[in-house]
Amino acid sequence: MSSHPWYILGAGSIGCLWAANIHQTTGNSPVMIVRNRERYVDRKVDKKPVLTLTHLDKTESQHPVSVITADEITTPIHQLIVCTKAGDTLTAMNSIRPALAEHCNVLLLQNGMGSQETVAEAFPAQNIWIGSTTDGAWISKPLHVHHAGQGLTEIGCFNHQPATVFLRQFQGFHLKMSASKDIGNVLWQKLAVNCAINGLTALFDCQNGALLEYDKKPLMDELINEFTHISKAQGRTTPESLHEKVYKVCRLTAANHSSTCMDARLRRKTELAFMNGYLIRIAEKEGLKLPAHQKLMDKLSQKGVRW
Ligand code: KPL
Repeated sequence: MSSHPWYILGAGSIGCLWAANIHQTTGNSPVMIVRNRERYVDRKVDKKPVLTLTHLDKTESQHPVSVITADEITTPIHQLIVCTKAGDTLTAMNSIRPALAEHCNVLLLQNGMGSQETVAEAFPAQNIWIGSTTDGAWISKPLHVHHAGQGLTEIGCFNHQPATVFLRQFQGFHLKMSASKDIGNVLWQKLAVNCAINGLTALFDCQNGALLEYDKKPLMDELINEFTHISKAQGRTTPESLHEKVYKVCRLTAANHSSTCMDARLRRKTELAFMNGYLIRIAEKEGLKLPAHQKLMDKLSQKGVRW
C-alpha cells in the first residue's frame, strides 16, 4: 500500500465501512472529509474520533480516524475514495479540488448512473476508477457502521489506469473486491435492479419483499419491461431473466428497506435522479417514452419525495 494516507469523502455507511476496513488492513487511520465536523467530533474531548464497525458476525472493532472539513485539508490528497450520494458528488469533489494532487487516485463509489461520468469529465487529470458495490451497511449513529450483508465491490477503469493497479493496493482487504473489464455493464445491471425496486419501495414506504405482493408486483413488472426495452434500444445486454433476477433480490433482501425508501422516510434527497430519472433521460435521447417510469416519478413527486 502506498505511504500516502487514504482520504474518504463522505461519512455515510459505505464511507465508514471502507474507513474501518482500511484501518484494519493497513493499521493507518484514514482521513474522513465531512461537511459538518461537529456531527462527528466532540470538541470538548480532545482525542481522535473512533469509528466502530459491527461485523457480519456481530463482533465489534474500533478504528481511530481523522475527521475534517474540506477547508481544513493541509496536505495534497493522493488517494481518495468518494462515498458521497450521487447528487452531492460533483459539489463535494469541487470543494476539495485545490487539495487534490496531480494524478490523484480516485475511486468513485456512487449508486446509480450519470454522476460518475460528470465527475470524471470535470477531473480529467486524475486517475479515476469506478466501483459498484453490493455490500450492505447501515449507520446506527455517526461513526458507528454495521456491515449487514457480505457483497462484492467490482472496480473498473474509467480513464487512465486498469483496475488491477487499484486493487493491488488492497491486498488483504476484508471486503470482497474484483476487477471488472466492463464496469459500465456492471453499473447497468445494478441500475436495472434499482429502477425496479427503489422508487416503488419509497412510494409504498415498504420493505423490498413487499414488492412481490399481488398489488405491487404488476407495477414492478412494468418497470422491468421498460428497462428491457431501453436496454435493447441501447444495444446493451440485460440478463434473459431480468424479472427473475429482480424477484430474487426482493426475496434475498425482503426485510430490508431500500436506500431510497429510507431517504424518503427521513425526508432526505434521494438518488432517484441517477436511477429512474437517468433512465428517462437516456430514453428521451433515443426518442422513446417510459410511461411506467414517468408515472412512478410523478407519483413520488406528488408524495413530496425529492431527488
Ligand atoms: O441497492 C439497493 C438499495 O437499497 O439501494 C437494493 C438492491 C434495492 C437493496 O436494498
